[in-house]
Amino acid sequence: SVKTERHEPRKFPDGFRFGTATASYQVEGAWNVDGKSENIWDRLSHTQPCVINNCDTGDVADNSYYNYKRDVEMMRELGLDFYRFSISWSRLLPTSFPDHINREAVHYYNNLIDEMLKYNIEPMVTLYHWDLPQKLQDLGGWTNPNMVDWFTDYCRNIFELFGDRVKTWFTINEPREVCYQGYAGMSKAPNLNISGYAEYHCAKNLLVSHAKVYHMYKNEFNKEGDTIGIVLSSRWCEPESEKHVQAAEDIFQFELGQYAHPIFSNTGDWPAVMKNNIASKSAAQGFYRSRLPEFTPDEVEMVKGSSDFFGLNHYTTNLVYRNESVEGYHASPSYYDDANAILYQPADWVGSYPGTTWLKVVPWGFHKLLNKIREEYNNPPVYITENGCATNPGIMDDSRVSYYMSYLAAMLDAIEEGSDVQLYTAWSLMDNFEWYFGYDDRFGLYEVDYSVEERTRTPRKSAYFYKDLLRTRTLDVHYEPDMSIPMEI
Ligand code: PNW
Repeated sequence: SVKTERHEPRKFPDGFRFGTATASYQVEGAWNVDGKSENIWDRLSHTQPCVINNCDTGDVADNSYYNYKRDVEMMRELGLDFYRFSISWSRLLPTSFPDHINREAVHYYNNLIDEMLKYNIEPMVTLYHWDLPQKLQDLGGWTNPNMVDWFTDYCRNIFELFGDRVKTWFTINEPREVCYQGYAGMSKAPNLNISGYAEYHCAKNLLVSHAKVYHMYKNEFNKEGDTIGIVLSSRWCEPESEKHVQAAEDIFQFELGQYAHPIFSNTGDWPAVMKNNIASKSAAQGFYRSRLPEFTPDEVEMVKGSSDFFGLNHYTTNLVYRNESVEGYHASPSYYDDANAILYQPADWVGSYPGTTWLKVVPWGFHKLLNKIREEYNNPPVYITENGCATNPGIMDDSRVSYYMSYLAAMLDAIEEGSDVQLYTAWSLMDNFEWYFGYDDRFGLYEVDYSVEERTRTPRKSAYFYKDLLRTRTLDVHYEPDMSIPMEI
């Protein structure tokens, strides 16, 4: 098992960078302002409002479209090296296509970027964090192979408009959540519920879109010191016992490997277990071909190596077991039936706050995941692009402080064993629209008051902790902030 209990102050490596992240739909608001058109989250939250807790929407969210100066002020209070935010496609290109560039949107993102640069905070841009224009969804969304061209055109506009000042780019945030939760499942827009099929076509088109944009950037826009890559999410999958080691490996390949293997392995293409399982199950189910679409040899080559770093979002850990004896536990065909394994979290694992449904605090899982990435994908440079936990509203978020301490300690353990982790991003700068959980789950270092129009932001205990961590570049697990001193720049 893996150690995380170290009590002496621990220094981060020289040059290690810290930031926070948000995403456009989760913070911007101004959903129908200045020419922005409808995206899939506008459509979902307006037409099926109560699939979201309290029937919440992102119509106003944190109103960051108007509050960007306060947002940058908070970044300065914390002493961030960088801030990762995303661009709203339907705001920038209201028709979805480059025939009309929305000048108001350009103005907003220019203001945000320039305000950050004024204070030496590096803007890092996510090109797609889940808010697809509704029009493109009507055309099939990510299951339509034309998305490759449409996404490339959209990104070309962004590179032309902001590429003179932005050096770090993330193409797509968490393809697995986009395809699995949105297309196979019903826990993210567009809520399609077509498992065993839609998620694989979505995955292929996303990977090819990502790679096209990567190569376009490298060939036409790259400046010295720039990096561009993808952001993948992964929970750690721990076998329930020795007997289930292979089941945990299979789940790893289906969840993270589905996206990481085509990009970061030596051979490229889907993981072998995906090709084998889906082909044999498809045949047995009466399909004429595998439900997993193939990459052409050219596509395999184009996707392979198409990321300058391994962007990783990590939150929690699950246990895994193989259960082949219970017929129909997973509907067939479906993704988890194809993977042939079952995931769960033991009831006695501690949640990040009472009542949390998925986010159990398991720092050793982070350590094991980083080790696995180092071994499986030739020790790539890793950017931790999200990590954090939820609490209920309130300023005294001791459980968040201890979550950050324990996960940062686990990350330092992996670094000491050779992992090339170069930066760390706390999710999130402030509370925001937490997808199906609405405004119930609070992930912010700053609390946002949703009862007032100004959406006032107030630093939590964890903000004091993060500020001191960044000032000292040292993890001290005995740190206690003095919150009687106001947050200052
Ligand atoms: C992230 N998991 O997704 C998203 O990128 C954020 O937009 C979101 O607000 C944040 O999580 C908090 O929920 C996740 O595998 C992806 O456990 C994967 C996992 C968790 C969250």
